[in-house]
Amino acid sequence: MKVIYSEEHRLHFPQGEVYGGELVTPFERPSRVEYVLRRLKEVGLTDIQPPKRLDMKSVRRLHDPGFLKFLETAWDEWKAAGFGGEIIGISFPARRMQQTRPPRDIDGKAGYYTFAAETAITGGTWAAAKASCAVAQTAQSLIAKGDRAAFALCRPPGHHAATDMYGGYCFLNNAAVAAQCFLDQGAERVAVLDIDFHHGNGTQDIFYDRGDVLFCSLHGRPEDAFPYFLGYKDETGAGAGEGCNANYPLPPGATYEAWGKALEHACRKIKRFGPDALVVSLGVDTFKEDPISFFKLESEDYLACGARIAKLKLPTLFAFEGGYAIEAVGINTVNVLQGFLEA
Ligand code: Q9C
Ligand code: ZN
Repeated sequence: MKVIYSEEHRLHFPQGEVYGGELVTPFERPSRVEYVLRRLKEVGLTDIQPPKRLDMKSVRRLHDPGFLKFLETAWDEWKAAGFGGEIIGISFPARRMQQTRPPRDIDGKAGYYTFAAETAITGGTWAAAKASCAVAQTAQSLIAKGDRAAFALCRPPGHHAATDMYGGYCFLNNAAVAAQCFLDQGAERVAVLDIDFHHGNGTQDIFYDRGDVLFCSLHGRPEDAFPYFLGYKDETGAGAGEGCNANYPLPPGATYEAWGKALEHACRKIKRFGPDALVVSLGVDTFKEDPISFFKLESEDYLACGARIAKLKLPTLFAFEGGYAIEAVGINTVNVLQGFLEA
């Protein structure tokens, strides 16, 4: 399995994340990727290539033009406004407020285009987000050319990024863009399986009314877990997409016993959907030691997870998402790949 990786992820390293009313060093930090790279090398997954140039066409198909413009220009506007820190949205269009009129003011715009305040934008964020998306696109093109699987070592992650909102450490939806690329190149149907601890609200939002993408997500139930306002079981898709969205919200403390059952259910649904390709949003914040999550998966469980995904016998793109128990992130992530390869 080839690995696509860009060093440009380092351009995105905010100093602060709003957490518990404090600014802390972000959980989503560059060293996460170093642990994954180290583990890949340890197990001999050493065919690591840089991405090709980002193709903005598929990005524009899924993301709003005003949102993309915002990401591109936000830092310059922030500096021009005289602010000294990083960009953190703090005023949001909440209930019964105008949700379709982006303000001109940069502070207002930052709130308009995000859904959560923990995620800061810095001078390098846009370049890193684009490189991360290019990583996913390049992995997709390997599979389109016949590889059975590929690993897109994306950073920053993508599954929380919606059509016109960033947040949850995500800016561009790498997995969704990869899925769209398969469709643009002739696939009839694509499935996205999201096994990150958090609900993939962005991916769900992007494909909610479409019948050509099945989205399945296993995650901490919204009553207790970020992103809180999406990810319920009764969100099953709309219009042509009715039945093409499947959420598996799970309670605190869930082990592989419950989690694996949900995975089994999702995999059967994916099989019935009959997709031409599978995109896996691969987060390992389901690990028992993750500092911001509440599932209790063990490192060996990721081998079983990879093996179950392999049984689908689909061309499979793994896109890296979350996972914050940094020392274990490498082992757990690569265990999914190894479980897949050894199945
Ligand atoms: N107390 C990803 O894993 N912070 N994003 C939640 C809840 C945001 C996670 C804090 C977590 C975002 C890609
Ligand atoms: Zn996550």
